[in-house]
Order: sequence, then C-alpha cells, then structure tokens
Amino acid sequence: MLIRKRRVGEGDILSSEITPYELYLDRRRFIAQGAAVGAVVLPSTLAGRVPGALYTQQVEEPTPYEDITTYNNFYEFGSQKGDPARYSGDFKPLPWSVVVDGECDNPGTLALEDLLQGHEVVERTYRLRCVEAWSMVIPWRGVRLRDVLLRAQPNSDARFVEMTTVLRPSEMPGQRHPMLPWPYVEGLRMDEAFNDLTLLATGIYGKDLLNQNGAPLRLVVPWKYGFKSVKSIVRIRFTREMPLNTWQEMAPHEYGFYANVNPDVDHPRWSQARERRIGEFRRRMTLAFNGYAEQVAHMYRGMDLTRWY
Ligand SMILES: Nc1nc2c(c(=O)[nH]1)N[C@H]1C(S)=C(S)[C@@H](COP(=O)(O)O)O[C@H]1N2
Ligand SMILES: [Mo]
Repeated sequence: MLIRKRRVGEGDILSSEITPYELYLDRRRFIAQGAAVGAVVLPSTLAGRVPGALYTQQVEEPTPYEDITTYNNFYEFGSQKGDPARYSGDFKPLPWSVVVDGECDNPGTLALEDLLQGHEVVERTYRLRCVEAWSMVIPWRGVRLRDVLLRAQPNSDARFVEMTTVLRPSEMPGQRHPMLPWPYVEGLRMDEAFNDLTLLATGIYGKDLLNQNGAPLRLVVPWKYGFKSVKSIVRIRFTREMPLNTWQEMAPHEYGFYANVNPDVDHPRWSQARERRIGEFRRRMTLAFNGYAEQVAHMYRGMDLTRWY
C-alpha cells in the first residue's frame, strides 16, 4: 500500500530543520555573545505538540554571500535582480554623511563615523522577506536604530521617522529614469523604530556592505517586507505625520505604510502565504511578522491589519 506523505510546507517541520542538540547549544553560546536571535518559528499545527525546548531556536542556514550580493532589489541601479551588482561600481559610499533633523532637540549633519560612534555593534542573522514572495537569511552587522535616534533627542511631536536614500543620478543609473519617484523614502512609527530588532546595518557576513546591498548604511526591519529596509540613507527625519513611503506613493492599493509580513493578507496580484527561500526549490510557509511575532506583535494589538497593510 502506498502511504501518502504530506507535502513539505503544509504544516510539517522538516527533520533537517529541527535543531540538533549540539548545534542548539552552540547556537545558545552564539546568542549569549549578542548574535542572531530568530523568533520561534513553528507552523501553528505543530504548536502544542512539540516540546518547548525543541523550537525555542530553529537554526536556519544563512543564504550564501554570493546570493545575498547578486540577487538584489535596488532600483537606483536598475530593476533586474542582477542590475545592482552589475551597475553599482561607480557608486562612492565614502565619505558619507547623514542629516538628522525634524522634530528633535539635537539635529545635525553627521559624518558616518560620528553617527555610529559609541554605539554597540551588533551582529544578527535575520530572515528578509521580499513582498515578491522570496526570502533570504542574512547575517547583518550594524547598530540599533534606537541608539542613533536617542542621541538626536526626539521631542514629543516626533511620532514617525522618515529615512531617505541618496539622490545621485550620476552614480546611480536607475535614477536617470523616472522608474520610481526619487529619492526613495521609507518610514517607521516611533515604537517600530525603537524596537530592539530594528537595525541600521553597515555590514553583512562581517564585511562592510557592498554597494548593491545599500552601502554604507541601510535600514533592517526583519518583520516587515523588504521594501521597508531603505538603502544608502542620507537623511533621518522625525515627523509628526506618517511619511509617504515610495512604494505606497507608487501603488497605494498594493503597498501600505506598515508592510508587516502577513501570510493572511495577500497582495492584490499574488498570494503572500508562501515564499521561496533563495537557493531552495520547494516553497516555505510565510510566517506572521516573518517569524518575529513574539518581539513585535504587541505593537499592533487592536489594529486591523487588513486595513493597515
Ligand atoms: N533605496 C532603495 N532601497 C531599497 C530598495 C530600492 O529599490 N531602493 N529595494 C527594497 C526591497 S524591495 C528589498 S526586498 C530590499 C532588498 O535588500 P537586499 O538587496 O540587500 O537583499 O531592499 C529594499 N531597499
Ligand atoms: Mo522587496
């Protein structure tokens, strides 16, 4: 008799995904040193059937550096995945400075070194889930956005933070065409910006960011679709009003401000229930808040996430 196996991704956890105990201990040591912390990742059908310790950490293999640096979305260098690696060679990420302004008591223009100076450097491996339904696992290096924002002393009118990519058409061939309204803008609500997961990244795999990944400084908000993670930031502005982010401006029915990863709210033109991890063939289930619900879901309690997509 043929026993029908259930398909992977339909509520099953692959045995290869269950952390071997020794690896788990290694991982714990790694985490104790301030490294990667992924949230609990468990299909809801398994919840309650697996002993807690088994799924408190699920090791995920970081995506190869080669893939992270050649499969990119950075429309300033072109709209094809290979364009940013191919056409970002003329971009000069150094020297770099960032304007910090808006609703704060200590605004200024800071050289990159001064912006980062004195803040704890953290290394964290996060899943990145693109709204196009592919994902990667990226070992970031950076600082907490919160630390940088605190130094600017936001005032009580600061409810949002807007971040803007550099406008430099001479070095960014994509900006010579009105593909998007340049410069690229993104934003976070203040509590999102202050969440411990939120980073300003300066490196990947311990190396400085390459141009295609947003050198020298880019945002990382792992529970949101990748487009929130604005690259090559030159301005951080505190605002009273919700910023109009570039993709919302482009297509407000398809992209909102919050852009939390949500397998239950489909994009108007495709499902968000699953994703293809770069390097894998079978698709995985997409997790609520990209698997970081434990750290971030509380910020959205009481909000209708079908309205605030
Ligand atoms: N300035 C700018 N930032 C951007 C983008 C962009 O086109 N321009 N693309 C976004 C999208 S859609 C994704 S998925 C991530 C991709 O980051 P990565 O190429 O480092 O994986 O960058 C985001 N940040
Ligand atoms: Mo994306």
